Amino acid sequence: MKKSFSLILLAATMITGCVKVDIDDSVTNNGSSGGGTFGTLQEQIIATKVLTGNIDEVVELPKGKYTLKGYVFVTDRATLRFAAGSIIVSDTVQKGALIVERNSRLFAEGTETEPIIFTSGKAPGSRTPGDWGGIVLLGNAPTNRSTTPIIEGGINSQYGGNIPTDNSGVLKYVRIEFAGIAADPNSEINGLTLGGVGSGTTLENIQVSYGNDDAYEFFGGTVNAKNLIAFATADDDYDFDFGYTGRIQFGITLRDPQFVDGGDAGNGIECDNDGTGTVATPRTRPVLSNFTFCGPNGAANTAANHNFNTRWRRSTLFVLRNSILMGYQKAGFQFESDSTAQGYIDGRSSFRHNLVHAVADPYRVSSTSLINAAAVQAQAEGVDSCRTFSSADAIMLESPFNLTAPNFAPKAGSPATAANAASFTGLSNFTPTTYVGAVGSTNWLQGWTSFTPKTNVY
Ligand SMILES: [Ca+2]
Ligand SMILES: [Ca+2]
Ligand SMILES: [Ca+2]
Ligand SMILES: [Ca+2]
Repeated sequence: MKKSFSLILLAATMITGCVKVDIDDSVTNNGSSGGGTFGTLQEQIIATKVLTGNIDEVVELPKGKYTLKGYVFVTDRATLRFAAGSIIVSDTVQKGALIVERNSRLFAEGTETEPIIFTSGKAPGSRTPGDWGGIVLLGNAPTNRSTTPIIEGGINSQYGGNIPTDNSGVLKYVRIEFAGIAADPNSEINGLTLGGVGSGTTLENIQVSYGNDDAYEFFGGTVNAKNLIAFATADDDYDFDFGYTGRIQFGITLRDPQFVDGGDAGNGIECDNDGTGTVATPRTRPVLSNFTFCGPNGAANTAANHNFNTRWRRSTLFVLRNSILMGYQKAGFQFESDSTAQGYIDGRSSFRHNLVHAVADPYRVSSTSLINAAAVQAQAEGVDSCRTFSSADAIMLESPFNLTAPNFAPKAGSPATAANAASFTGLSNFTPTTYVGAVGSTNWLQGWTSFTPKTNVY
């Protein structure tokens, strides 16, 4: 009886076409009435242009300008999708952050001409690092913690698991600017935080600028990435910890000499197995190729906390190939601790086919007596096809230290394009290049990046 009545009612409403009725007689409130309430979260956000609280259902937003108000959690297996060309600003009072919890996904797929920009809600000229939190992706891929960890930054969400191929969504042609709010004392949020993020996730063409902590921090996980830029980072450009084992190809750093973390040393790469240097497994072992690192290069008024280009420490393993290290203040290739040194001596870690310059020490070793800096330099130059330079100019890139319009391409005759400068022997799942560094003859930064986020009009 009930069903046939419903079918009659449904047939009647199809004729009049004004009330939506489903098969079990319930009337769906589609937002056209109901005293100001909205039918779905998606409709509510499209109407108000504000994201706040929990996103716990599918929300797909058309191109537009939206405001993040406070900590926003994508949770309960929900997905949140932004369209190309969207701009997401933080509320200036209730500072925003976007946290994508395990089993939920973020889709932010911009294009070369229409990137998706996450930035400060303040006016041009008044934006500062830490105007908002940042983007935090949390997944189910392994970490080396024995109990399920909680992500830092006052967020209190768990991450990690046993699914290496886990998928947290897509970030493509995305800029993240002025992130890094200090949630608790000494616990800032990174521009892009990746906790246990799996290899099913896509991270391509991302620029993090003026972050008040690290630009990118990876806590465990297996996610791969390509075409990443860290511009004017306060702390570390790339920070790896807790068993990260992914691959990254094409990475750039450009540091602002006058801006650095006041409380912690800012390194190009800071890489630990864990905070106390245990050999918990999986061991942290990023596999990196085609990076161009540009430090302050001894510019006038360089702030004191600009530190090492690569700081491998606390029992980490690593692979860094086909890269340009230049202009970091205190050291280039630097490592510390016995177990970090042992991994390098054993060949589980490698540093090959790199061009190396630093303002102070191109090679530096501390907290171990297993090997010294002179032996590391001899290994790098004599066995591992690295070259060492006494000035960054000698590496001959176009204008790598220009803070508003840098060009990382090699000049004609640069050692970055010398015969056999690059080698991909033994590296799998990388795109072979004939050059070392992040940029060859095609400038992949064109169109979607910006080095003037302080004054851009959004
Ligand atoms: Ca951090
Ligand atoms: Ca850090
Ligand atoms: Ca760290
Ligand atoms: Ca640091």
